Amino acid sequence: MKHWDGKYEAMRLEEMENYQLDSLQRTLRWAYERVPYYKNKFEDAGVSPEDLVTLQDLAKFPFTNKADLRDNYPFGLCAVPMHEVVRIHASSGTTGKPITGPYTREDIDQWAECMARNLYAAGVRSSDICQNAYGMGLFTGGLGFHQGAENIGCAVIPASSGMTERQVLLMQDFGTTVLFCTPSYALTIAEKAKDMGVDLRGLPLRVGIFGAEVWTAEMRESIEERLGIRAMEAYGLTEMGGPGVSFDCSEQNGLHISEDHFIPEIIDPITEEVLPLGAQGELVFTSIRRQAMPLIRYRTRDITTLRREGCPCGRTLIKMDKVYGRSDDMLIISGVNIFPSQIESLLLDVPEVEPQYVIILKKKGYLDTINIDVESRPDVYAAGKEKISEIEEKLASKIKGFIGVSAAVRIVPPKTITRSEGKAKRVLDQRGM
Ligand code: DLL
Repeated sequence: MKHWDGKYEAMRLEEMENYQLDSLQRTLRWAYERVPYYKNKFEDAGVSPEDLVTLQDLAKFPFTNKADLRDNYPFGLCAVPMHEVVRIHASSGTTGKPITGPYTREDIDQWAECMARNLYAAGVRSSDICQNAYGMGLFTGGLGFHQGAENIGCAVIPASSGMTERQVLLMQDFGTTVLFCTPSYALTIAEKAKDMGVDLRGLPLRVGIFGAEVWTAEMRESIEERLGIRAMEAYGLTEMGGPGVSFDCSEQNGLHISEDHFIPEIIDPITEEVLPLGAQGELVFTSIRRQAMPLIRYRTRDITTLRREGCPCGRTLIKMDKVYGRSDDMLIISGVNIFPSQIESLLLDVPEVEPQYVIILKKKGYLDTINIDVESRPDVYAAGKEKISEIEEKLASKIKGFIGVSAAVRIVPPKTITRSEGKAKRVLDQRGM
């Protein structure tokens, strides 16, 4: 079997578009008839579900954004009565109320199928032993991966995140072959294993499936090297049901979107205009299969590019690039727009430092300044002050050269930056302090 779902994953474009059109029309009617918010919103915009005749007509419909979800918290956008809801997830969010994610039984089944596609594309098979170190709970990562792996028939270890020493012991004792967690937690596990004198590269572990936070290609390489595995990717968000929205294949060149479930668009985040394939902008999704909380043109705030191209893996599903950053995380320093991922790429390119860093924003008078703390390798740190200053200067000039801003880079002692067990917090904004 080449793909988990031979029908949809390798559908001809024309067939896929017909399928999408039909499902989209159904979803628009479903939302309009069942959710007063959508009825009002469509009416305000002067559109009704009948106005969607071609897929391009989607552009006539209004966007949904995070504020709409917050204003309708917790279940204002729910399109089914509570007795049809079988589960509710939520994302913590950094500020304010969480985003809720209700599911019908069918939503859960569809989600598990999308996750099975994701895992299968990463090379997971029924003989695998999967250690699931995503947080198990309200967060969609834990149960999403769990169900996907069970659908394939794997042996799943619902380890959840944290208790890192135990993660290493489980890997040794149970013979884990596949790890699920955030990229930053994979680093934490690798470091703990090293401290325990365990060589992960010598264990049966062979694949990891990482997501839930922005991570660069350089970070992927670093993880592959430290754990002795292939690092594959999962992308998704609570608003679309969780992980399983897009995933990479053995090519590791862009993430295939399950576009029979989620129609993607890229827009200019300022003008809201739809951009052509290949242009970078904000990713927008319309879910076309979800029942409990379908979202129309949901603005994810994630910045990426869409590409439609033949893939040697045989999947015809449209691809998105690795997420470059979130529009909320974009830093504007001395008029220059910077994404933390640009800084990560540069730092990880320098062999003397560890992939552990934090970007601290401060205010000096009216000016915003950027400070970067990065850990050096223990041997480098032991080499003394002169060596440390040399690396600090090298990094600062690299950042100035490639990004165009002056950053104060500080090499900090090994193991002084807080380790992540889930989504890493890599930007500290102290400008208001
Ligand atoms: O993070 C769902 C998930 C769980 C995805 C496990 C992958 C693996 P939320 O907590 O709602 O849901 O956060 C969604 O996380 O809008 C992106 O900004 C970011 N994100 C998720 N996956 C990736 C990824 C889950 N592969 C938000 N690369 C999204 C970059 C990602 N960012």
